[in-house]
Amino acid sequence: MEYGYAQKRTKTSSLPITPVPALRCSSESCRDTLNLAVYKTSTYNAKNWDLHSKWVDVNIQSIPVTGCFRTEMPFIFRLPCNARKHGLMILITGASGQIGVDLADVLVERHGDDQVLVTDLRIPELQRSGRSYDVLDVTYMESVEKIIQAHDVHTIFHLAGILSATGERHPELAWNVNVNGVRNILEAARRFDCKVFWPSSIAVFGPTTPKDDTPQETVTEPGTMYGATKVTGELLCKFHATHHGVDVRSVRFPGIVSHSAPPGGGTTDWAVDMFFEAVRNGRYECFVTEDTRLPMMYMPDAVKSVLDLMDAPNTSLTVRTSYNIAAFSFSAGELASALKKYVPAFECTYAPDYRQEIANSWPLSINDERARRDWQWMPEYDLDAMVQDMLHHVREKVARESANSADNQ
Ligand code: AKB
Repeated sequence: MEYGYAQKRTKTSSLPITPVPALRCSSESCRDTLNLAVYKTSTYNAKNWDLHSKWVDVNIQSIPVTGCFRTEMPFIFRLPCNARKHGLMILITGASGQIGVDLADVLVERHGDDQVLVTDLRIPELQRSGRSYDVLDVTYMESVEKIIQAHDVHTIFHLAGILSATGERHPELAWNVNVNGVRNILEAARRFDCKVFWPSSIAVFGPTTPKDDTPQETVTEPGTMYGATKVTGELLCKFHATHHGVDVRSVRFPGIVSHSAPPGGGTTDWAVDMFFEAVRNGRYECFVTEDTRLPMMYMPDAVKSVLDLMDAPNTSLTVRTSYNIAAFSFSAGELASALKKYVPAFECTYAPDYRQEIANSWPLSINDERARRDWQWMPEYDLDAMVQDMLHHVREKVARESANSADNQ
């Protein structure tokens, strides 16, 4: 199904509806009726439209329909022919976040700068120069729809979200961004026929979930608002996939270790902070206890999981909530020891705070057999390979920071 867009009009119910000469679809093969779905009102039918370009800006007064348009909203219509062959653009929401920055790099490498639109609420200082950037607040449906229409988007990587620690402090914000955000994206994906990736989390599990080798299908009774938003998001994905045929795909990410962009507001952030503090100061005070063990993954594997899942044939997917995926698990103490191997003077101390309780409610290890079976998921990094690669990049980044601050003095 193809789509076009008609720009915002003022109220037209009082305008006379003037019949105009029949408009003809430019596609020779198209014999279909144009189904005109009016946003938030009702559905009209019209025949034989003239399609000049991939966007069709229709003057509402020229539409030969019976009845009136009672809307001030932009309206959307579906073009039943191939006027718009393929959408061109990939949209990333939350693109300045931890996953977004790295995923954008890989997508740009694959598809080119002009086919990847990076969006975020924040100013784009974390994005590479030359990227197409726009501000997008995913909690506004109208903004989501406009950006998808305006850029002819066909695939959405919906990464905008609030993480667990911030979510506990600001539960309403977490609900609004995580639940209303994903709902808006899924609804827009339904209307504009977009494919979607959305990240869930091991936070869907809670104190009543089996902790070791946590199965794909098990108890999901999280103790956190963040977990509740992720369970809800998963169910929304399943609903849109099964009831509306939206091709939405999702994984339950463990903690992700990365160097490009800081995570910010998560319970697993200590695993990233420890690297930067070890390189900057040779010491780190960790906000969970030494024996706190969690499932983790290195960013290149996280990005690989997204791409592998999105590339998989639809027919091989058997999970329409979110796939368990795993790489390795480590405790804070084990990461400190692994770091000490390469930074011998590194000292780690432990001062658990409110995030300890969240960490305690999450699994120790994850069973990802379904992902391995359905789309051949396989991580590439083990703990030591990750530590070596992270240290290399963190050292480079810290050296650059020091050089910049010396220049500015
Ligand atoms: C967090 O700590 O909130 C995230 C997650 C595991 O979802 N990294």
